[in-house]
Amino acid sequence: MTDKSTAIIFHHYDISPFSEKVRVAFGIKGLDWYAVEQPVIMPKPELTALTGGYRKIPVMQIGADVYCDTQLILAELEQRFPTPSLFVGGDHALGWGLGMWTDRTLFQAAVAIIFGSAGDAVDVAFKQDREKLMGRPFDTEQMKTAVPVMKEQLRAQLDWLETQLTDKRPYLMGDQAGIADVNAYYNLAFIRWIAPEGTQLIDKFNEVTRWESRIKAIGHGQRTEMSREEALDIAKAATSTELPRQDHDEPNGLKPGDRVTIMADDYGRDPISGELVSSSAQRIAIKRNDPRVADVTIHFPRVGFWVIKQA
Ligand SMILES: N[C@@H](CCC(=O)N[C@@H](CS)C(=O)NCC(=O)O)C(=O)O
Repeated sequence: MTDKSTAIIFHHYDISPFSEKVRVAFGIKGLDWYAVEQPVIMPKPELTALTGGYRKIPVMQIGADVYCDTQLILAELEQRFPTPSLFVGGDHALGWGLGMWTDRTLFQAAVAIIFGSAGDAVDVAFKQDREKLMGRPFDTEQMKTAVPVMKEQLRAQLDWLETQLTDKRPYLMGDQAGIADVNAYYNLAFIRWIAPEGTQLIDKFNEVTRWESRIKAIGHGQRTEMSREEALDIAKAATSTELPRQDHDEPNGLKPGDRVTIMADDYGRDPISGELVSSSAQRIAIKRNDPRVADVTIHFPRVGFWVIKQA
């Protein structure tokens, strides 16, 4: 592989479903990337040194630029590597909206079935970690009770996919795989990795099953392992390429230089503070300094994240 200071460095773990969304996007675009293995539970000292406290997985790093959340990671990939596009079959932007379905409603059904059927086998440290992440008890008894209802929810959503594929199109939006496919696929992969009860449900949908095989065959691009320490050294030696940019239509008048705090609006709401570098309707970037990585710029999507100006 070429210059590591401009390469894709992907912080993930293998059984992370959201990471699978991006790994398939790497496959669609035929990209080379470095894989940095992060822990499944806190603490994640190397990750949070880079992100200023954001703990979720995955995170993409290119030099001293750090991209949080799969929505923004896909947007950055599309910008840097436009061909082949993730927007196929007449889709110019609705794939983003579709992510709100797959990452929330569909994901919640998958999670409920997975932990409702495997809950007793989950170790205590994981449960305690996820209680902190979600801000509520990790109640396996309650999850078990929810499984029948959630199976109905999952089946109804699988039926949407099956109906979309009934005309024998290879991918959800037509002849090429795109954002709709990566968004929907990772949830099914997650179920197959862990929950036999959910797998049986998916197997009833013939077109969906064939579509999953096609997505699997796309692969993940070219992956090379990298250590966490090396990734941090690369961030420290690099300089962010993000330029200050003011968004004159910003509803709250935010501008470069403002001190802001950013947090997810759903779970894992750890606040990340820094100095605003650039913002637009879809993205916001802040600058931070950490002794381990020096100056880094951290990028977030606007949808799904709150931005609060510090007094
Ligand atoms: N909205 C986020 C969701 C990411 C997410 O929830 N990731 C899971 C792993 S797949 C996570 O971070 N779980 C807690 C952890 O790994 O510490 C995204 O699209 O990236």
